[in-house]
Formats: sequence, structure tokens, C-alpha cells
Amino acid sequence: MKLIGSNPSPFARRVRMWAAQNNVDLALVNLDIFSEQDRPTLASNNPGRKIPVLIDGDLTLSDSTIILRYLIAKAGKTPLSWSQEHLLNIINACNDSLVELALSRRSGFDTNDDKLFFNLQNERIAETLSYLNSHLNDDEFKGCECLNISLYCLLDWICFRELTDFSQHAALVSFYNNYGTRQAAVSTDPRL
Ligand SMILES: N[C@@H](CCC(=O)N[C@@H](CS)C(=O)NCC(=O)O)C(=O)O
Repeated sequence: MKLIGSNPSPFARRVRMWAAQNNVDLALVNLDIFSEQDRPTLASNNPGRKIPVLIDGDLTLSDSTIILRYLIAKAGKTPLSWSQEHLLNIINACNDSLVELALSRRSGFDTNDDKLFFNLQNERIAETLSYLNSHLNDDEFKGCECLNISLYCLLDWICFRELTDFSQHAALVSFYNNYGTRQAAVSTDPRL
């Protein structure tokens, strides 16, 4: 199987970390998705023009949540419960808003401007981080590899890109420091 993605993408990294932790052979096609050279590869594999995209024989799948669901099913592992799906969606909401802000910054906007679009993203990021801080030690969160990986990739991407500050959330900080020592986290570090 191959994964069309990029080294820094937090969504692609989730899939790479899950594959590494579950001994699934997955080759990364590392693209610079905004470059003239790599954009056609992205476009020809996903009209939605987002990474990651999984290619497994004749099957093409986009969206990290769907890809992880597929890999979990293929490995015969237990799917996420509905409440775990809800928690994953909260991580996704935070990550999506951070992507919007990162793209806005890259486009030259000041994301602290008092504008509806930026205010909505900033509100969602603050609220979802606070919610995750309160719930990451719940049994249903702690026992779910997919949630742990997705949260770690989100937090490490925040640090890597200096997108926001979560230092006031003690549970998030402690989780981040612990999970970062895992082999799969080290081997997929976008700084390397
Ligand atoms: N819901 C998607 C989000 C993927 C996503 O936003 N990927 C970013 C890179 S981290 C992307 O491709 N952005 C390109 C764009 O927004 O044009 C998933 O879970 O895979």
C-alpha cells in the first residue's frame, strides 16, 4: 500500500504512525502539495486535492478518518465506538481550523484580525483543546490507539508550526511529552 501525503501533514502522519505501530507496510509518497511539480500527482489521485490518500491495489481512499477505519477493519481490529468517533471528530474540528488558519497566514492574512472567519476558527480551537484536555484521561479515550495518535499528531503539529499555545492545559502537555517518546512518533517527526 502507498500513502500520498507529506512529511509535515498531521493527517497523513496519523496514518503513518498507526501503520508503524501495527506493522503495516505503507510507503509514503511525500509531496509538496502546493508546488507546481507535485500538484498534478495530488490532483490525479484526489479531486478534493487534499492529503492523505491511500492506494491499496485498485482502491483509492481519501480522508484520514476513512483511511484509518479501513486499515483497522482490514487488520481485523475493533472499530471505534460511537463516543470514540465523537472524540475523533473533535480532534478533527480543531485540526481543520488550524489548517484554515495556517493557510490564511500563508496567504498573508493576520489571523488575529477581528473578522468572523478568524474568530470562528480561534473560538473552535480554544474550545476543542479545552474539551480534549478534560477528556483525554477518560477510559474510552485512553484505550483508543487511533485517538491517541490523532491527538499527538495534532499537538506536535501545533508545536512544529507554532500555531497556538496549549501550555495552560496540563493534561495535554503531559500526554504530549509522554507520547512523543514512542518510536513511531520519533520516526515520523516532520523536523527530521
Ligand atoms: N479531513 C481530511 C483533512 C485533510 C487535510 O486538511 N489535509 C491538508 C494537509 S494537512 C490538505 O491537504 N490541505 C490542502 C488544502 O486545504 O488545500 C483528513 O482527515 O484527511
